[in-house]
Amino acid sequence: MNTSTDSRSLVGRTVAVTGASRGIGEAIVELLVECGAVVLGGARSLPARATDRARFMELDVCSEASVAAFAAAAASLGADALVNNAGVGSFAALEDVTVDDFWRVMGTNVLGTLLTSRFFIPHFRRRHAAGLASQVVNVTSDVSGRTFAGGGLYTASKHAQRALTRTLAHEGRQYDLRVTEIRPGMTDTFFNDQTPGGAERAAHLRPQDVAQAVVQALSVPRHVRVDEIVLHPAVQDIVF
Ligand code: NJP
Repeated sequence: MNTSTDSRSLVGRTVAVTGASRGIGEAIVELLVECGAVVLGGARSLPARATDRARFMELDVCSEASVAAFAAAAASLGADALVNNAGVGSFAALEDVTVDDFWRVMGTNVLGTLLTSRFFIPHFRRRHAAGLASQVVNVTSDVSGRTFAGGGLYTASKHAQRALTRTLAHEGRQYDLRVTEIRPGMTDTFFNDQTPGGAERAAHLRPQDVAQAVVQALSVPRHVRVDEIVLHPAVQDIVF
């Protein structure tokens, strides 16, 4: 794949990525490695394995014990960045939203982001004490700032994830942490039990497009903070 990222070297960087088993997370891992970074990827369906510059481990972002183990592994690798990408969707009119759906979506998208933040912050604080900066990139959604019929639960979770992202940006300034929110529109992945590659999704973003935005956020010099990147397929309605 020609990623045109030669000027965005991430050599010397170590990045932890959640939701790394498929879709956007898998593309993020591939591009980070291509740009020279060492990567630790986690997801529920990822058995432990390692390649040259990528290590994978099982991770459930809804479980404190699992996130603690992931954060410990990332710290032992000297991670300087965390990409919170794990997420799930569920779409139904409000009258049809079940309590199970509520906990699955809120648990993954909101509690998951809270837990990873919580367990990585001590590591970021230690890095700061050693004079080192850190970064967090949260893959939320373009709907972290809007709503639509049938998207109440998902958009609520993404609004909440945006609030956590922004709170971390405020708090992280004390320990030299820069936080970026990546807000993709429709992307051709396995999201919401879809199968990628269908003709009806040909105009959607590719997972690699979102990965490029992550690399962009991680590549800026230390004096630059990228607060937010919004990207849409060109065919998607303009909503501003
Ligand atoms: O979805 P998919 P995407 N603990 O289903 C993992 C956002 N987004 O790549 O655990 C740990 O292909 C799951 O792995 P596994 C979206 O909200 C997307 O599109 O093994 N990991 C898999 O690796 C999400 O935040 C679109 O099942 C967990 C990954 O998450 C992000 O993009 C539009 C987990 C999901 O891969 C990536 O989603 C938009 C857990 N508990 C925002 N639960 C879009 N695709 O259109 C799930 O606006 N995962």
